Amino acid sequence: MRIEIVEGDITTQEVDVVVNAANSALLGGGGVDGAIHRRGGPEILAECSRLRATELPDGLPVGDAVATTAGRLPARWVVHTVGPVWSASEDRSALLAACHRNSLHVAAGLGAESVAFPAISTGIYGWPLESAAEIALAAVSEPVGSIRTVRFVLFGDEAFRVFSEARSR
Ligand code: AR6
Repeated sequence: MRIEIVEGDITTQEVDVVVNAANSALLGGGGVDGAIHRRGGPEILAECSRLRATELPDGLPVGDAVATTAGRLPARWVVHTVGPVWSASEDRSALLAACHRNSLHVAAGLGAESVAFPAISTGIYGWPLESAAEIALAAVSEPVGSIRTVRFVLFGDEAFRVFSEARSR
């Protein structure tokens, strides 16, 4: 798999799948989640609501991933995943890695070839960027099905620098 690291807004990416750093309720929020729903339009929320009414009555567990339409985004699908909230006293790295791997598996199940990730958990959920970059890059190092390209889309030059440095280590 080719790993790309770019600075930008994930909602403008022309890829098969955009990964959303959602919350368990799947009904929208701030940060990248808010941006995806705003730009993607109400079709995404409508599908999330249907999922909550059917197969996910208790919401999406942390570390899991589920797909919906991408609505009006240039992507074909949004894969929603729920990152762990950062904890200084408990190691939740396996859950952050699982978000990435499960998102890739859901994307591959759709036949996707390109997937864009934000820096999951590094905003409202407080995960330190250096650690998140290391975990995210390690989690996408193994090939998964049809996926050929994984693009990390970092918001701001600090996140871009940290991910770029983590990759060169
Ligand atoms: N494109 C790319 N990255 C972005 C964008 C964007 N348009 N907007 C923000 N980021 P966050 P979390 C970056 O807070 O920490 C929501 O309310 C941002 O700078 O979006 O996983 C959900 O509903 C940061 O580096 O996600 C959950 O409740 C990264 O995306 C909660 O926030 C992730 O920040 C999830 O928190």
